[in-house]
Amino acid sequence: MTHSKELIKQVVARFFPDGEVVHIEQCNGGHINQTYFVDCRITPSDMNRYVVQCLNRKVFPDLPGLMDNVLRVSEQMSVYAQEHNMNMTRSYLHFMRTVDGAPAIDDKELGFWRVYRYINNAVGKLVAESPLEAFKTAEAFGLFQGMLAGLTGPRLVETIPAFHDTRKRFERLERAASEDKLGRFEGAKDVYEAIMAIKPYALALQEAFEKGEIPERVVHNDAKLSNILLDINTGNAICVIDLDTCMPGLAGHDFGDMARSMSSQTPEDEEDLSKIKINFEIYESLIKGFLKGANGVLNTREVELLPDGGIAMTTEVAVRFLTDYFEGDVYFNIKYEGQNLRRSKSQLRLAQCMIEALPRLRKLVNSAK
Ligand code: GN1
Ligand code: MG
Repeated sequence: MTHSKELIKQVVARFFPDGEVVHIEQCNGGHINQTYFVDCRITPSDMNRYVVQCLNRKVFPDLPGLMDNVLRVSEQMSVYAQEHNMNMTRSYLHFMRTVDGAPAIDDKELGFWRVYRYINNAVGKLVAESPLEAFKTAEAFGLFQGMLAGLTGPRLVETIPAFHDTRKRFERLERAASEDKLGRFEGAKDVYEAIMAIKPYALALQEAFEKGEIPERVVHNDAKLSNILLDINTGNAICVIDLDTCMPGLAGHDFGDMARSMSSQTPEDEEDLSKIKINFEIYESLIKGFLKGANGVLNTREVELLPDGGIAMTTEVAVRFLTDYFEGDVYFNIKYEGQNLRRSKSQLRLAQCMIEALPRLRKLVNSAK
């Protein structure tokens, strides 16, 4: 466990002073924050499971701003859920307050921690099993976009400035490659060159935004399959999670991350590149599900550019993994040496598959419109 049980108990006590922590386990998902599942007895007859998270200060410079976004978005989801007779305990995250009424602990020694209720009988998956699963997930992310179109008040805080500025991501990769602090460049030169070769395709979405063809929206920005909870009994998508990067962005970023995480049924760090292939039935379901969920919110150009979103997000993450590999694995959590390089290679391969398949993907979009 990254944090000691004692420390986690101290954190929980700030939220539930009378609670008794009965069980703690670490959640292995997520590349950035540290997450624990904690069973806590609040009263003798009331035992609940909570998700207790330590947020990464290095990655998120403005954590109070981040929590403001998360609470505003969750509030908007709760209003929508109520208006549409959705399940009020399972369709959005319920954040707990500390004894002082704060949404998180912000402590120099303990760190920045928040707690929300665990949703029972739900699962986040790493690989899409079927076109139907892809459809339901995409519909939920499309709906999320529709829900947030009604968000009022000031622009959300940019929790990570220039998060999906693909051009800047390339610039940082070039810098990391030329600095080559750890002498890793020679061993990854072929990957670097192949990534640089597809840059024009990866920039198409951003260029359309710069030309004013597509609008800024409030989007999730990390719309991968594992960030949707699916009901273990029905397989239905029940709740969008991980709202930390929910901020202004492009619809194509969300569709793109779904295409990245679902169109090939392989893990993000697949070693055998020959296994990485686009499942066109799944891809088609993603388009149909996303358009159904978004329910007319997207303009014609945003719809046309959905496949470009897939290429942008897949290439961008390949760029980010390789940058982190050159910089010494300081951003993404890794489970083994070389994981960031392997992730980068597999995401690059997937982006290349999408580029090869672009005419066919455009046809799928045209016939789904
Ligand atoms: C990170 O921590 P996690 O797994 O939710 C990253 C995303 C990447 C993703 C790749 C804040 O998300 O941008 O697409 O890994 N989040 C941040 O799996 O950088
Ligand atoms: Mg995330």
